[in-house]
Amino acid sequence: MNLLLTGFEPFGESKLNPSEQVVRALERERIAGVELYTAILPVDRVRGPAALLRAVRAARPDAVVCLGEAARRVAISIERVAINLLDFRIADNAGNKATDEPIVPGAPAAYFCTLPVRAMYDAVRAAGVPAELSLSAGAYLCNQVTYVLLHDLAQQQLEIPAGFVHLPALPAQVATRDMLLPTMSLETMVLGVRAGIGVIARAVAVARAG
Ligand code: PCA
Repeated sequence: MNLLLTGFEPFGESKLNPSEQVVRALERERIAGVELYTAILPVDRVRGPAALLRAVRAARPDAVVCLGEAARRVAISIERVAINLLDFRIADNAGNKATDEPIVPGAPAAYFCTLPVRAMYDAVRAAGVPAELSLSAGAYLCNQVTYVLLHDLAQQQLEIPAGFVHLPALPAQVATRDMLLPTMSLETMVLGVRAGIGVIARAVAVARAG
């Protein structure tokens, strides 16, 4: 099956984004039964969602997993929902701001992620990696690309599993800052995301067989 895995470029004060690092690491591996397509999205409210939709058109994926950083999270956070709201705490990398705006005016308030989130949560933890199910991807770029993706798939009536996973900060990001935040090593993140992808691949295979 074709799986599109995306990360984000660095943003804010950081020169690294764990999601980009995890995508790069998994690109170098073979995951059984998975043809991996990847993209690194700009942290830009115009170009970010457009880059994701272009990658979806190019990969014709059977599943889409978007990754991003949520620096204060203590575990791999599997998002359950994306909301129709832009409310940026900091400007994006192009200097754009947003306060209390809808992503798509008149569209549904929210979409549920369609990944097998509970099975992914169990598999990540079984791989020895701390995980949580999360009810909010925030109101910044990560939530925006997830909403735009789920809205686009709904419009096209394309029923493929799609959703978002937030990652904590990397130790190297926190080591250079004055503020201490929880961290997770790249190796541990890769282990967790690989386990999550394995579950999605099995779910897609079962759906096809059935
Ligand atoms: N995290 C941000 C956007 C890019 C990223 O990696 C977010 O949580 O919205």
